[in-house]
Amino acid sequence: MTSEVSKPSDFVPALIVVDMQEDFCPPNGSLAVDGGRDIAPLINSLLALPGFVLRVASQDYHPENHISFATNHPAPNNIPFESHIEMYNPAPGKQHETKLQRLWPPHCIAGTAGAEVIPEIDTSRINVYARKGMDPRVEMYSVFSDAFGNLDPELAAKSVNVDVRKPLRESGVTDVFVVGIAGDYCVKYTAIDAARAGFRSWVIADATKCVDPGAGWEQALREFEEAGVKVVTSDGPEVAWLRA
Ligand code: VGL
Ligand code: ZN
Repeated sequence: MTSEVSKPSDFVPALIVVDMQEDFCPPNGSLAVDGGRDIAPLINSLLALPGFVLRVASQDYHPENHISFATNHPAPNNIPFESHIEMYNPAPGKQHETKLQRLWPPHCIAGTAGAEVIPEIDTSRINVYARKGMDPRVEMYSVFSDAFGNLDPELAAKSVNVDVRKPLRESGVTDVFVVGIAGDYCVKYTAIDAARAGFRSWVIADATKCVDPGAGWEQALREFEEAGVKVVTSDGPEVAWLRA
């Protein structure tokens, strides 16, 4: 059975292009995601759609001493992709809160070539750049908040250079479409937080690539369902709403 989706009567869409950066792309990225560079043409065609009122690009942008880098932790529990460490909430009064943090190879270090948006992306279309993950004490996958969901502006300002809610609201955005890298990390958490922030949230599945395309994407699909994030494809009716 197919269910006909119809365009919402209030439909003011924005596109968030997540972390299309050198370090996440083959052949040279330190945290290269298979096929990462291959989705650039599709993302460019999405960026060119006339329907979007705002086009945002996020950049993972870490200091050298970032907590997620395996190299910043002692052996033996410092194996990139495998080890997990305990991470503490940096918010004053909440330091007892902890989360398990997966360790990564150093990547997207502020000011380095690895942190650059890949040249295949048509950045002339981007209205807002958001650099995130700048607080060394905490992971920030979502462009909207760190791993603990901290929203206090003073603390958030240490992690990210722009509160993306602000330009989205100023443009009257109702719907956020999310694409980029990685489907099971920064795309996932950005799309879920967009839904939590009150936007209809859509992930365009063929315009994302995952660190763990099997289990990671399966898990993401479950979390999308729970958060009310809808997963669509670029040839579907929802993306067609953006063509007019
Ligand atoms: C990301 C792992 C570490 C992402 C960022 O962009 O999905 N993944 N930092
Ligand atoms: Zn990162």
